[in-house]
Amino acid sequence: MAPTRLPAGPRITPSEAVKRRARALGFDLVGIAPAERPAHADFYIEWLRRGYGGEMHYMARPDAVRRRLEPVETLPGARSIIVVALNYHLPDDGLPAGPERGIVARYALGNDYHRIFEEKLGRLADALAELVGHEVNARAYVDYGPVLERGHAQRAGLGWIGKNTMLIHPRIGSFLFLGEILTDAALQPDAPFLPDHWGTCERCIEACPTGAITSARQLDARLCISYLTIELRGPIPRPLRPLIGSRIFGCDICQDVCPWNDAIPRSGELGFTPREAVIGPRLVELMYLSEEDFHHRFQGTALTRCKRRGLLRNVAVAIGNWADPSALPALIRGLHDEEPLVRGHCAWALGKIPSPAAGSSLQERRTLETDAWVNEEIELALAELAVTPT
Ligand code: B12
Ligand code: SF4
Repeated sequence: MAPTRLPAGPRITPSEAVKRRARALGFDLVGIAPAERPAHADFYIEWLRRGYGGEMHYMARPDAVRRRLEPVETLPGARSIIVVALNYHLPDDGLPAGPERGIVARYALGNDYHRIFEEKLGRLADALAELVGHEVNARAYVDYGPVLERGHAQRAGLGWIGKNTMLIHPRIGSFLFLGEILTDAALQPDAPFLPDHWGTCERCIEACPTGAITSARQLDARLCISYLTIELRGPIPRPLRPLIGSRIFGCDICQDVCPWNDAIPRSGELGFTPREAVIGPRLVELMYLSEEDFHHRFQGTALTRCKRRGLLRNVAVAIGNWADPSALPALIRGLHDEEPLVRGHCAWALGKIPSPAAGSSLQERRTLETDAWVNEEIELALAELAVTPT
């Protein structure tokens, strides 16, 4: 009997093949945008012009601006941008909390997402030639690349931009990481995500403790707790310190209050499982971390970005806001830290805990201190203690 010939199945397009592979790799969302100047590029120029980027000078360098505006400047001949998103939301009920503990933003609780993303994106990029059927040039980026990620994600149909400036997907919400592959392969672009789910809700604008969301989709990074605790290298401006509460790395407030995040699925990525060392760390304990302890404890997490001195600066601010006398020994230790940044913020925090021990330790340090800025912090703290009855 002659063999029966099975009807050929419908051939999938290269774009569909790429999307299927992205989903198989575990990405929650994938879409394709044309490698064109983002529609809201002028918004970015205006953001820079207003100085909203603060000290993130890498975003304002002429070559970096050119590459963000024109993807072909990064990859000559670029025709498509494959945009992927990974949900990192894990319910945080039951995690240790309390005023004596620091709050770390959800995105940083597990393994460093850059590494997780790079591994998955690398595998997608390596498979690209096979998926589209010819040789291709491709470059993968996540976060620090010269790519306006949210603009391209909206163009690729992944979601809309909320008033808190987050890319929001109607089912998955905004606790998403984005990543891209720029390629010269001609893939079929998706429709941009529409409509723009705006409405009258302004919960994020109202909830932001520092007023960083100056109006819908306008975020002054210089005021954002995420910038202040992660990106800023120097001292945190004094008027902003009391507004930070116990946030020691990043901030989720404008996402936590967003109604689109009310009933979202949990992340399927095991690498985002919160690490013991990062969830609700005791503030006092962190103040005793040596450089070596810091690396041992936080290696492989996003917290290494702000380095030990940045984290201890944030911890000092959180202790000052907690203002509990039980933290005095830790602050006094920090007042003698090798890093002026840590000493100055510990001085500030001591000024928030009226007590003889705070006053005498500040006075003692004053006799030894050689750094002008730390001395200024000590004087201000002593003045604050003088007017605060013990
Ligand atoms: C610099 C930066 C920051 C800065 C400034 C943030 C900001 N809102 O600009 C600081 C340090 C404050 C920050 C904080 C956070 N960040 Co950040 N950050 C970046 C980075 C590196 C660049 C962003 C940028 O270019 N900002 C400048 C402004 C002008 O650009 P934009 O926000 O992308 O805005 C675009 C659109 O909004 C668009 N636009 C404006 N109006 C309109 C209107 C319409 C209709 C449309 C379609 C578009 C549009 O114009 C812009 C240009 O395309 C990106 C990675 C990247 N390469 O893009 C991550 C990124 C934006 N951050 C991310 C995250 C997770 C965070 C935090 C949640 C971390 C935390 N928990 O602490 C917070 C959230 C704070 C907040 N509400 O934005 C994710 C966001 C994912 C998402 N769902 O949107 C990104 C994409 C990193 C990643 N790869 O996943 N971040
Ligand atoms: S992350 Fe926090 S500080 Fe930054 S805009 Fe959102 S609520 Fe404000």
